[in-house]
Amino acid sequence: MTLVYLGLGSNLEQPDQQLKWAVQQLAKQPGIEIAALSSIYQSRPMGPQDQPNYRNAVIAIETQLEPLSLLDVTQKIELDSGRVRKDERWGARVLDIDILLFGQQTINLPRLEVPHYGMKEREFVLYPLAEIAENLVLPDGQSLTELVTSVAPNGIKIQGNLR
Ligand code: 5RY
Ligand code: CA
Ligand code: CA
Ligand code: CA
Repeated sequence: MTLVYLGLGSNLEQPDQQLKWAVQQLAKQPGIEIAALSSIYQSRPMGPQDQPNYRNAVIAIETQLEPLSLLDVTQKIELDSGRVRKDERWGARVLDIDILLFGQQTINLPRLEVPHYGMKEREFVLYPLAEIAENLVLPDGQSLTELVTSVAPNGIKIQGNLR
């Protein structure tokens, strides 16, 4: 079993409901158990600014799946949510599920980079992650506490919970 952290994000079609739905879909997968849920956070869009504010959360799961099998599962859930690819890079989306950390593994495959390439600079990942994984250390030895104190909150606030 591997402890995996997933980042959840949505800024379309009732974002809170999308995040809760994603947790339900993950919970019912064979080989996946929910281990921890952060609060739901409201955050300002990073990247393109001409889109609604986001809701973000981080969850921990225990899984027997291999990384690419887990990626297949999360991508299927994204598609089932009604997510559609738009022309604009980094535009608004119904549901985004990112594999942030997969145990202490470092993965560099065409389909999957772990730790997630952007997580160290993103308040909407680091703050919810710190809520459920206080003493976490990344595979490169950097502590989550170090990262959280180096990234400005940028207006992020707790908005609700995933239950
Ligand atoms: C930067 C560029 C692109 C950061 C930067 C992206 C989310 C990024 C988001 C999300 C919030 C995106 C990827 N510099 N903003 N922007 N939450 N995803 N708040 O989940 F994240 S697009
Ligand atoms: Ca399950
Ligand atoms: Ca993302
Ligand atoms: Ca993604």
